[in-house]
Amino acid sequence: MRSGNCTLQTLSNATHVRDNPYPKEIDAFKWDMNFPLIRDNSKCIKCMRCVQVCDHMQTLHVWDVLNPGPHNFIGTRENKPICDLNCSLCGQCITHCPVGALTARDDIDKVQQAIADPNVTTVVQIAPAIRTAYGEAFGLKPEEATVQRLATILHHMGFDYVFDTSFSADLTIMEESSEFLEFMKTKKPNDMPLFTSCCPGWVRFAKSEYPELLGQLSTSKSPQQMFGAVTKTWWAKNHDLTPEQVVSVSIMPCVAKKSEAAMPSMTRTDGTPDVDYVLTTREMNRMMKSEFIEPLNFPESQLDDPLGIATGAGMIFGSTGGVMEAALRTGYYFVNHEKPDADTFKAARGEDGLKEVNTELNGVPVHALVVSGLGNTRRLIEDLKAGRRHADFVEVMACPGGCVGGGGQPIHDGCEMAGYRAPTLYKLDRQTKLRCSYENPSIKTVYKEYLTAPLSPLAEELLHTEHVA
Ligand code: HC1
Ligand code: SF4
Repeated sequence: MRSGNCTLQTLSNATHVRDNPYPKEIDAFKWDMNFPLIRDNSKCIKCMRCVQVCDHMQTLHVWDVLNPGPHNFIGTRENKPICDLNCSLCGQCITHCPVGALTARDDIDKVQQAIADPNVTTVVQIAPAIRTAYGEAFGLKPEEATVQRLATILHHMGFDYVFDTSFSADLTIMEESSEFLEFMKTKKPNDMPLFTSCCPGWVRFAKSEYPELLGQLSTSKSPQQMFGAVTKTWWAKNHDLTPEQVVSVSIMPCVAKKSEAAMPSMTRTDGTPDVDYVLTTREMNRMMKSEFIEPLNFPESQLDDPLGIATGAGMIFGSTGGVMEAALRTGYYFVNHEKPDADTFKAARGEDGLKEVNTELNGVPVHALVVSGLGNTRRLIEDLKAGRRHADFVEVMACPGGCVGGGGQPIHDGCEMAGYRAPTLYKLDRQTKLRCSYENPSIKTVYKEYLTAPLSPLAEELLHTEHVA
Protein backbone atom coordinates (compact mmCIF):
# COMPACT_ATOMS: atom_id res chain seq x y z
CA MET A 1 0.00 0.00 0.00
CA ARG A 2 2.96 2.31 0.45
CA SER A 3 4.67 1.19 -2.75
CA GLY A 4 6.26 4.21 -4.37
CA ASN A 5 5.93 6.23 -1.14
CA CYS A 6 8.11 4.22 1.27
CA THR A 7 11.45 5.46 2.53
CA LEU A 8 12.72 1.92 3.15
CA GLN A 9 11.76 0.86 -0.36
CA THR A 10 13.51 3.91 -1.83
CA LEU A 11 16.69 3.19 0.14
CA SER A 12 16.57 -0.52 -0.73
CA ASN A 13 16.23 0.28 -4.41
CA ALA A 14 19.03 2.84 -4.27
CA THR A 15 21.38 0.38 -2.56
CA HIS A 16 20.30 -2.64 -4.63
CA VAL A 17 19.00 -4.57 -1.62
CA ARG A 18 16.61 -6.98 -3.29
CA ASP A 19 15.70 -9.48 -0.59
CA ASN A 20 15.55 -9.84 3.18
CA PRO A 21 18.19 -12.29 4.51
CA TYR A 22 16.75 -12.33 8.02
CA PRO A 23 14.27 -15.01 9.09
CA LYS A 24 10.76 -13.64 9.34
CA GLU A 25 9.69 -13.23 12.94
CA ILE A 26 6.49 -14.89 13.94
CA ASP A 27 3.91 -12.21 14.40
CA ALA A 28 3.24 -12.35 18.12
CA PHE A 29 -0.27 -11.02 17.95
CA LYS A 30 -3.33 -11.52 15.84
CA TRP A 31 -4.71 -8.30 14.49
CA ASP A 32 -8.41 -7.45 14.42
CA MET A 33 -8.74 -6.64 10.72
CA ASN A 34 -12.09 -4.93 11.33
CA PHE A 35 -10.40 -2.27 13.44
CA PRO A 36 -9.90 0.94 11.41
CA LEU A 37 -6.14 0.95 12.17
CA ILE A 38 -4.07 -2.00 10.93
CA ARG A 39 -0.58 -3.01 12.06
CA ASP A 40 1.49 -5.42 9.93
CA ASN A 41 4.63 -6.23 11.88
CA SER A 42 6.21 -8.07 8.96
CA LYS A 43 6.89 -4.60 7.54
CA CYS A 44 7.98 -2.92 10.79
CA ILE A 45 11.63 -1.78 10.90
CA LYS A 46 11.45 -0.93 14.64
CA CYS A 47 12.24 2.74 14.10
CA MET A 48 9.91 3.48 17.05
CA ARG A 49 8.38 6.55 15.45
CA CYS A 50 4.86 5.26 16.23
CA VAL A 51 5.87 4.82 19.88
CA GLN A 52 7.29 8.36 20.00
CA VAL A 53 4.33 10.04 18.29
CA CYS A 54 1.79 8.24 20.44
CA ASP A 55 3.72 8.81 23.70
CA HIS A 56 4.89 12.38 23.24
CA MET A 57 2.55 14.07 20.77
CA GLN A 58 -0.68 12.32 21.70
CA THR A 59 0.12 11.04 25.24
CA LEU A 60 -1.78 7.78 24.73
CA HIS A 61 1.01 5.15 24.98
CA VAL A 62 -0.76 2.68 22.71
CA TRP A 63 2.51 1.27 21.26
CA ASP A 64 5.41 -0.26 23.14
CA VAL A 65 8.57 -2.32 22.68
CA LEU A 66 7.66 -5.88 23.61
CA ASN A 67 9.75 -8.93 24.38
CA PRO A 68 12.93 -6.97 25.28
CA GLY A 69 16.07 -8.70 24.03
CA PRO A 70 17.19 -9.87 20.61
CA HIS A 71 13.65 -10.86 19.58
CA ASN A 72 11.99 -7.61 20.56
CA PHE A 73 9.21 -6.17 18.46
CA ILE A 74 6.87 -3.19 18.50
CA GLY A 75 3.33 -4.00 19.51
CA THR A 76 0.44 -2.78 21.54
CA ARG A 77 0.93 -1.86 25.18
CA GLU A 78 1.12 -5.09 27.22
CA ASN A 79 0.33 -6.91 23.96
CA LYS A 80 -3.37 -6.19 24.49
CA PRO A 81 -5.88 -6.33 21.62
CA ILE A 82 -5.92 -2.88 20.02
CA CYS A 83 -9.67 -2.51 20.56
CA ASP A 84 -9.12 -2.89 24.33
CA LEU A 85 -6.70 0.04 24.43
CA ASN A 86 -7.37 3.77 24.44
CA CYS A 87 -6.39 4.34 20.79
CA SER A 88 -8.00 7.59 19.60
CA LEU A 89 -7.64 6.51 15.96
CA CYS A 90 -6.03 9.86 15.17
CA GLY A 91 -3.86 7.95 12.68
CA GLN A 92 -0.74 10.01 13.46
CA CYS A 93 1.25 6.77 13.84
CA ILE A 94 0.29 5.94 10.24
CA THR A 95 1.43 9.24 8.76
CA HIS A 96 4.68 9.09 10.74
CA CYS A 97 5.52 5.45 9.85
CA PRO A 98 8.31 5.46 7.25
CA VAL A 99 7.20 2.10 5.81
CA GLY A 100 3.83 0.42 5.34
CA ALA A 101 3.62 -1.25 8.75
CA LEU A 102 0.72 0.96 9.85
CA THR A 103 -2.24 1.59 7.58
CA ALA A 104 -5.93 2.35 7.72
CA ARG A 105 -8.47 -0.42 7.01
CA ASP A 106 -9.15 -0.50 3.29
CA ASP A 107 -12.87 -0.10 2.48
CA ILE A 108 -12.48 0.49 -1.26
CA ASP A 109 -14.04 -2.85 -2.31
CA LYS A 110 -17.27 -2.14 -0.44
CA VAL A 111 -17.57 1.26 -2.11
CA GLN A 112 -16.85 -0.16 -5.55
CA GLN A 113 -19.53 -2.82 -5.01
CA ALA A 114 -22.05 -0.11 -4.12
CA ILE A 115 -21.13 1.89 -7.23
CA ALA A 116 -21.66 -1.23 -9.35
CA ASP A 117 -25.03 -2.06 -7.74
CA PRO A 118 -27.83 -0.76 -10.01
CA ASN A 119 -30.34 -0.96 -7.16
CA VAL A 120 -28.75 1.74 -5.01
CA THR A 121 -27.98 5.43 -5.42
CA THR A 122 -24.49 6.39 -4.29
CA VAL A 123 -23.95 9.74 -2.64
CA VAL A 124 -20.46 10.93 -1.75
CA GLN A 125 -19.51 13.81 0.55
CA ILE A 126 -16.09 15.46 0.39
CA ALA A 127 -14.61 16.72 3.69
CA PRO A 128 -13.21 20.25 3.87
CA ALA A 129 -9.58 19.14 4.22
CA ILE A 130 -9.63 16.90 1.13
CA ARG A 131 -9.45 19.91 -1.18
CA THR A 132 -6.11 20.84 0.35
CA ALA A 133 -4.44 17.48 -0.13
CA TYR A 134 -5.74 15.02 -2.73
CA GLY A 135 -3.65 16.55 -5.50
CA GLU A 136 -0.39 15.92 -3.64
CA ALA A 137 -0.38 12.28 -4.75
CA PHE A 138 -0.55 13.44 -8.38
CA GLY A 139 1.94 16.32 -8.21
CA LEU A 140 -0.81 18.94 -8.57
CA LYS A 141 -0.45 22.52 -7.32
CA PRO A 142 -3.01 23.51 -4.65
CA GLU A 143 -4.85 25.74 -7.14
CA GLU A 144 -5.13 22.80 -9.58
CA ALA A 145 -6.46 20.33 -7.01
CA THR A 146 -9.88 21.90 -6.71
CA VAL A 147 -12.97 20.31 -5.27
CA GLN A 148 -14.73 21.08 -8.58
CA ARG A 149 -12.18 18.94 -10.48
CA LEU A 150 -12.65 16.22 -7.88
CA ALA A 151 -16.42 16.38 -8.41
CA THR A 152 -15.97 15.57 -12.12
CA ILE A 153 -13.60 12.71 -11.25
CA LEU A 154 -15.94 11.19 -8.65
CA HIS A 155 -18.84 11.30 -11.13
CA HIS A 156 -16.58 9.66 -13.72
CA MET A 157 -15.77 6.93 -11.18
CA GLY A 158 -19.48 6.21 -10.89
CA PHE A 159 -20.85 8.11 -7.88
CA ASP A 160 -24.36 9.33 -8.64
CA TYR A 161 -24.24 12.52 -6.53
CA VAL A 162 -21.21 14.46 -5.33
CA PHE A 163 -21.81 16.70 -2.31
CA ASP A 164 -19.78 18.71 0.17
CA THR A 165 -19.24 18.05 3.89
CA SER A 166 -18.72 21.82 4.12
CA PHE A 167 -22.49 22.14 3.52
CA SER A 168 -23.17 20.11 6.66
CA ALA A 169 -20.36 21.94 8.48
CA ASP A 170 -22.61 24.99 7.98
CA LEU A 171 -25.48 22.95 9.43
CA THR A 172 -23.36 21.91 12.42
CA ILE A 173 -22.60 25.58 13.03
CA MET A 174 -26.30 26.50 13.03
CA GLU A 175 -26.93 23.88 15.72
CA GLU A 176 -23.72 24.30 17.70
CA SER A 177 -23.82 28.12 17.82
CA SER A 178 -27.41 27.91 19.06
CA GLU A 179 -26.38 25.30 21.63
CA PHE A 180 -23.51 27.52 22.82
CA LEU A 181 -25.77 30.56 23.25
CA GLU A 182 -28.16 28.42 25.34
CA PHE A 183 -25.21 27.09 27.34
CA MET A 184 -24.01 30.62 28.11
CA LYS A 185 -27.38 31.54 29.61
CA THR A 186 -26.69 29.34 32.65
CA LYS A 187 -22.89 29.02 32.70
CA LYS A 188 -21.14 30.41 35.81
CA PRO A 189 -17.65 31.91 35.40
CA ASN A 190 -15.85 28.91 36.92
CA ASP A 191 -17.93 26.18 35.27
CA MET A 192 -16.22 23.96 32.71
CA PRO A 193 -16.62 25.12 29.10
CA LEU A 194 -18.60 23.65 26.21
CA PHE A 195 -16.31 21.55 23.99
CA THR A 196 -16.81 21.00 20.27
CA SER A 197 -17.37 17.35 19.32
CA CYS A 198 -16.90 17.12 15.54
CA CYS A 199 -13.49 15.41 15.85
CA PRO A 200 -14.05 11.70 16.59
CA GLY A 201 -10.42 11.30 17.68
CA TRP A 202 -11.07 13.84 20.43
CA VAL A 203 -14.40 12.23 21.35
CA ARG A 204 -12.67 8.84 21.71
CA PHE A 205 -9.96 10.51 23.82
CA ALA A 206 -12.58 12.16 26.05
CA LYS A 207 -14.36 8.83 26.52
CA SER A 208 -11.21 6.97 27.58
CA GLU A 209 -9.31 9.71 29.45
CA TYR A 210 -11.91 12.15 30.78
CA PRO A 211 -15.32 10.41 30.89
CA GLU A 212 -16.42 12.88 33.57
CA LEU A 213 -16.34 15.61 30.89
CA LEU A 214 -18.65 13.91 28.40
CA GLY A 215 -21.61 16.01 29.51
CA GLN A 216 -19.64 19.12 28.47
CA LEU A 217 -19.27 17.99 24.86
CA SER A 218 -21.57 19.61 22.32
CA THR A 219 -24.44 17.29 21.42
CA SER A 220 -24.40 18.55 17.82
CA LYS A 221 -23.34 15.69 15.55
CA SER A 222 -20.27 16.16 13.38
CA PRO A 223 -20.74 17.45 9.82
CA GLN A 224 -20.05 13.94 8.48
CA GLN A 225 -22.94 12.54 10.50
CA MET A 226 -25.32 15.47 9.99
CA PHE A 227 -24.73 15.08 6.28
CA GLY A 228 -25.71 11.40 6.46
CA ALA A 229 -28.78 12.12 8.58
CA VAL A 230 -30.09 14.80 6.20
CA THR A 231 -29.26 12.75 3.10
CA LYS A 232 -31.11 9.65 4.27
CA THR A 233 -34.20 11.61 5.31
CA TRP A 234 -34.98 14.95 3.66
CA TRP A 235 -32.88 14.47 0.53
CA ALA A 236 -33.88 10.81 0.00
CA LYS A 237 -37.57 11.66 0.39
CA ASN A 238 -37.25 14.49 -2.14
CA HIS A 239 -35.80 11.93 -4.58
CA ASP A 240 -38.41 9.22 -3.89
CA LEU A 241 -35.77 6.99 -2.35
CA THR A 242 -35.88 5.00 0.87
CA PRO A 243 -32.86 5.18 3.20
CA GLU A 244 -31.95 1.58 2.18
CA GLN A 245 -31.71 2.66 -1.46
CA VAL A 246 -29.09 5.30 -0.65
CA VAL A 247 -25.45 4.38 0.01
CA SER A 248 -23.76 7.31 1.68
CA VAL A 249 -19.97 7.46 1.34
CA SER A 250 -17.60 10.02 2.81
CA ILE A 251 -14.10 10.97 1.79
CA MET A 252 -12.30 12.05 4.95
CA PRO A 253 -8.75 13.03 5.92
CA CYS A 254 -9.30 10.93 9.01
CA VAL A 255 -9.14 7.34 10.25
CA ALA A 256 -11.35 7.94 13.30
CA LYS A 257 -14.23 8.92 10.99
CA LYS A 258 -14.51 5.21 10.07
CA SER A 259 -15.32 4.40 13.69
CA GLU A 260 -17.59 7.43 14.12
CA ALA A 261 -19.76 6.27 11.19
CA ALA A 262 -20.02 2.78 12.72
CA MET A 263 -21.13 3.92 16.19
CA PRO A 264 -24.54 2.45 17.17
CA SER A 265 -25.68 5.98 18.10
CA MET A 266 -25.12 7.02 14.46
CA THR A 267 -27.43 4.33 13.13
CA ARG A 268 -30.97 5.28 12.30
CA THR A 269 -33.95 3.60 13.95
CA ASP A 270 -34.57 1.60 10.74
CA GLY A 271 -31.12 0.03 11.20
CA THR A 272 -29.32 1.80 8.34
CA PRO A 273 -26.31 3.94 9.23
CA ASP A 274 -26.30 7.65 8.38
CA VAL A 275 -22.95 7.09 6.66
CA ASP A 276 -22.31 3.65 5.15
CA TYR A 277 -18.62 3.83 4.20
CA VAL A 278 -15.73 6.17 4.94
CA LEU A 279 -12.68 6.35 2.68
CA THR A 280 -9.56 8.27 3.65
CA THR A 281 -7.93 10.69 1.22
CA ARG A 282 -5.29 8.00 0.60
CA GLU A 283 -7.93 5.38 -0.26
CA MET A 284 -9.65 7.77 -2.66
CA ASN A 285 -6.31 8.50 -4.29
CA ARG A 286 -5.63 4.76 -4.63
CA MET A 287 -9.05 4.29 -6.24
CA MET A 288 -8.21 7.06 -8.70
CA LYS A 289 -4.81 5.52 -9.48
CA SER A 290 -6.33 2.08 -9.95
CA GLU A 291 -8.54 3.62 -12.65
CA PHE A 292 -5.53 5.36 -14.25
CA ILE A 293 -7.03 8.76 -13.61
CA GLU A 294 -4.86 11.78 -14.41
CA PRO A 295 -6.72 14.60 -12.63
CA LEU A 296 -5.60 17.34 -15.03
CA ASN A 297 -7.41 15.54 -17.84
CA PHE A 298 -10.70 16.26 -16.07
CA PRO A 299 -12.43 19.65 -16.26
CA GLU A 300 -13.98 21.29 -13.24
CA SER A 301 -17.73 21.03 -12.62
CA GLN A 302 -20.06 22.26 -9.90
CA LEU A 303 -20.93 19.97 -7.02
CA ASP A 304 -24.53 18.78 -7.03
CA ASP A 305 -27.42 20.78 -5.61
CA PRO A 306 -28.48 21.33 -2.84
CA LEU A 307 -26.01 19.55 -0.51
CA GLY A 308 -23.00 20.70 -2.49
CA ILE A 309 -23.37 24.37 -1.57
CA ALA A 310 -21.12 25.65 1.21
CA THR A 311 -19.90 28.91 2.70
CA GLY A 312 -16.34 29.89 3.54
CA ALA A 313 -17.15 29.13 7.18
CA GLY A 314 -17.86 25.51 6.25
CA MET A 315 -14.58 25.26 4.36
CA ILE A 316 -12.25 26.49 7.12
CA PHE A 317 -13.50 23.67 9.38
CA GLY A 318 -10.62 21.59 8.06
CA SER A 319 -8.01 23.70 9.88
CA THR A 320 -7.45 24.14 13.60
CA GLY A 321 -9.51 27.17 14.67
CA GLY A 322 -11.88 26.96 11.74
CA VAL A 323 -14.79 25.51 13.69
CA MET A 324 -14.48 28.18 16.39
CA GLU A 325 -14.21 31.01 13.88
CA ALA A 326 -17.24 29.71 11.98
CA ALA A 327 -19.25 29.30 15.21
CA LEU A 328 -18.45 32.82 16.40
CA ARG A 329 -19.37 34.38 13.05
CA THR A 330 -22.84 32.82 13.25
CA GLY A 331 -23.15 33.33 17.02
CA TYR A 332 -22.48 37.04 16.44
CA TYR A 333 -25.28 37.17 13.86
CA PHE A 334 -27.70 35.30 16.11
CA VAL A 335 -27.32 37.78 18.96
CA ASN A 336 -26.79 41.03 17.01
CA HIS A 337 -28.96 40.31 13.93
CA GLU A 338 -26.30 41.86 11.75
CA LYS A 339 -23.54 40.39 9.63
CA PRO A 340 -20.12 40.37 11.28
CA ASP A 341 -16.93 41.28 9.45
CA ALA A 342 -15.85 37.74 8.57
CA ASP A 343 -12.30 38.42 9.80
CA THR A 344 -13.37 39.58 13.29
CA PHE A 345 -12.39 36.28 14.91
CA LYS A 346 -9.13 35.69 13.04
CA ALA A 347 -7.25 35.15 16.32
CA ALA A 348 -8.43 31.55 15.92
CA ARG A 349 -6.15 31.08 12.88
CA GLY A 350 -2.59 29.76 12.76
CA GLU A 351 -0.72 26.59 13.60
CA ASP A 352 -0.17 27.13 17.35
CA GLY A 353 -1.30 24.18 19.44
CA LEU A 354 -3.30 26.48 21.74
CA LYS A 355 -4.95 29.78 20.73
CA GLU A 356 -7.28 32.24 22.44
CA VAL A 357 -10.14 34.31 21.08
CA ASN A 358 -11.59 36.91 23.43
CA THR A 359 -14.79 38.54 22.27
CA GLU A 360 -18.23 39.68 23.36
CA LEU A 361 -21.61 38.34 22.32
CA ASN A 362 -24.51 40.62 23.18
CA GLY A 363 -22.42 42.40 25.81
CA VAL A 364 -21.40 39.11 27.45
CA PRO A 365 -17.64 38.44 27.39
CA VAL A 366 -16.76 35.15 25.71
CA HIS A 367 -13.40 33.49 26.24
CA ALA A 368 -12.83 30.86 23.56
CA LEU A 369 -9.86 28.51 23.23
CA VAL A 370 -8.68 26.41 20.30
CA VAL A 371 -6.45 23.39 20.89
CA SER A 372 -5.06 20.75 18.55
CA GLY A 373 -3.02 17.63 19.28
CA LEU A 374 -4.03 15.35 22.13
CA GLY A 375 -0.98 16.10 24.30
CA ASN A 376 -1.89 19.80 24.14
CA THR A 377 -5.49 18.87 24.88
CA ARG A 378 -4.54 16.85 27.95
CA ARG A 379 -2.46 19.77 29.30
CA LEU A 380 -5.32 22.20 28.69
CA ILE A 381 -7.89 19.98 30.40
CA GLU A 382 -5.65 19.54 33.43
CA ASP A 383 -5.30 23.35 33.60
CA LEU A 384 -9.06 23.85 33.29
CA LYS A 385 -9.76 21.27 35.99
CA ALA A 386 -7.19 22.82 38.33
CA GLY A 387 -8.61 26.31 37.75
CA ARG A 388 -5.38 27.56 36.20
CA ARG A 389 -7.33 28.48 33.07
CA HIS A 390 -10.93 29.38 32.32
CA ALA A 391 -12.87 29.16 29.10
CA ASP A 392 -16.43 29.32 27.83
CA PHE A 393 -16.03 27.43 24.58
CA VAL A 394 -13.20 25.14 23.44
CA GLU A 395 -12.54 23.71 19.99
CA VAL A 396 -10.55 20.47 20.10
CA MET A 397 -8.95 18.66 17.16
CA ALA A 398 -6.96 15.49 17.83
CA CYS A 399 -4.51 15.99 15.00
CA PRO A 400 -1.91 18.76 15.23
CA GLY A 401 -3.09 21.55 12.91
CA GLY A 402 -6.57 19.99 12.62
CA CYS A 403 -7.92 17.78 9.84
CA VAL A 404 -5.55 19.21 7.23
CA GLY A 405 -2.91 17.24 9.16
CA GLY A 406 -5.22 14.26 9.63
CA GLY A 407 -4.13 10.64 9.85
CA GLY A 408 -5.87 9.77 6.56
CA GLN A 409 -4.07 12.37 4.46
CA PRO A 410 -1.30 11.70 1.90
CA ILE A 411 2.02 10.81 3.53
CA HIS A 412 5.20 12.84 3.02
CA ASP A 413 7.81 11.08 5.11
CA GLY A 414 9.35 13.43 7.65
CA CYS A 415 7.17 16.44 6.74
CA GLU A 416 4.39 18.00 8.81
CA MET A 417 1.91 19.19 6.19
CA ALA A 418 -0.82 21.01 8.14
CA GLY A 419 0.83 24.45 7.89
CA TYR A 420 1.25 24.01 4.15
CA ARG A 421 -2.35 22.91 3.54
CA ALA A 422 -4.35 25.25 5.81
CA PRO A 423 -3.72 28.45 3.76
CA THR A 424 -5.66 26.88 0.86
CA LEU A 425 -8.79 26.78 3.05
CA TYR A 426 -8.39 30.38 4.21
CA LYS A 427 -7.81 31.49 0.63
CA LEU A 428 -11.04 29.75 -0.43
CA ASP A 429 -12.85 31.43 2.47
CA ARG A 430 -11.61 34.88 1.35
CA GLN A 431 -12.65 34.17 -2.24
CA THR A 432 -16.15 32.96 -1.31
CA LYS A 433 -19.00 35.46 -1.42
CA LEU A 434 -20.85 33.86 1.49
CA ARG A 435 -18.59 33.46 4.53
CA CYS A 436 -21.11 32.82 7.33
CA SER A 437 -23.00 29.55 7.74
CA TYR A 438 -26.42 31.16 8.25
CA GLU A 439 -26.10 32.72 4.74
CA ASN A 440 -25.94 29.33 2.98
CA PRO A 441 -29.06 29.16 0.75
CA SER A 442 -29.27 25.35 1.07
CA ILE A 443 -29.17 25.64 4.85
CA LYS A 444 -32.06 28.12 4.70
CA THR A 445 -33.99 25.66 2.51
CA VAL A 446 -33.43 22.63 4.73
CA TYR A 447 -34.70 24.56 7.78
CA LYS A 448 -37.63 26.03 5.85
CA GLU A 449 -38.75 22.78 4.26
CA TYR A 450 -37.87 20.29 6.96
CA LEU A 451 -36.08 21.09 10.21
CA THR A 452 -37.96 24.35 11.00
CA ALA A 453 -35.27 25.88 13.28
CA PRO A 454 -32.00 25.09 15.07
CA LEU A 455 -32.64 22.94 18.17
CA SER A 456 -36.21 22.16 17.05
CA PRO A 457 -37.51 18.71 18.11
CA LEU A 458 -36.73 17.27 14.65
CA ALA A 459 -33.27 18.86 14.63
CA GLU A 460 -32.61 17.41 18.09
CA GLU A 461 -33.72 13.96 16.93
CA LEU A 462 -31.71 13.88 13.70
CA LEU A 463 -28.73 16.14 14.32
CA HIS A 464 -27.85 15.68 17.98
CA THR A 465 -26.44 12.79 19.96
CA GLU A 466 -25.46 11.85 23.51
CA HIS A 467 -21.84 11.06 24.34
CA VAL A 468 -21.58 8.04 26.60
CA ALA A 469 -18.40 6.24 27.72
FE1 HC1 B 1 -12.82 17.28 9.43
FE2 HC1 B 1 -15.19 17.90 9.99
S1 HC1 B 1 -13.51 19.39 9.67
S2 HC1 B 1 -13.85 16.70 11.39
O1 HC1 B 1 -11.56 17.82 10.40
O2 HC1 B 1 -16.00 18.82 11.45
O3 HC1 B 1 -12.31 14.41 9.02
O4 HC1 B 1 -11.86 18.06 6.76
O5 HC1 B 1 -14.92 16.48 7.51
O6 HC1 B 1 -17.34 15.76 10.11
O7 HC1 B 1 -16.74 19.46 7.95
C1 HC1 B 1 -12.36 15.51 9.14
C2 HC1 B 1 -12.08 17.71 7.76
C3 HC1 B 1 -14.47 16.96 8.48
C4 HC1 B 1 -16.57 16.61 10.04
C5 HC1 B 1 -16.22 18.86 8.75
FE1 SF4 C 1 -9.89 13.06 12.37
FE2 SF4 C 1 -9.58 15.66 12.02
FE3 SF4 C 1 -9.90 14.71 14.45
FE4 SF4 C 1 -7.66 14.19 13.14
S1 SF4 C 1 -8.39 16.23 13.80
S2 SF4 C 1 -8.86 12.72 14.31
S3 SF4 C 1 -8.40 14.06 11.04
S4 SF4 C 1 -11.39 14.66 12.80
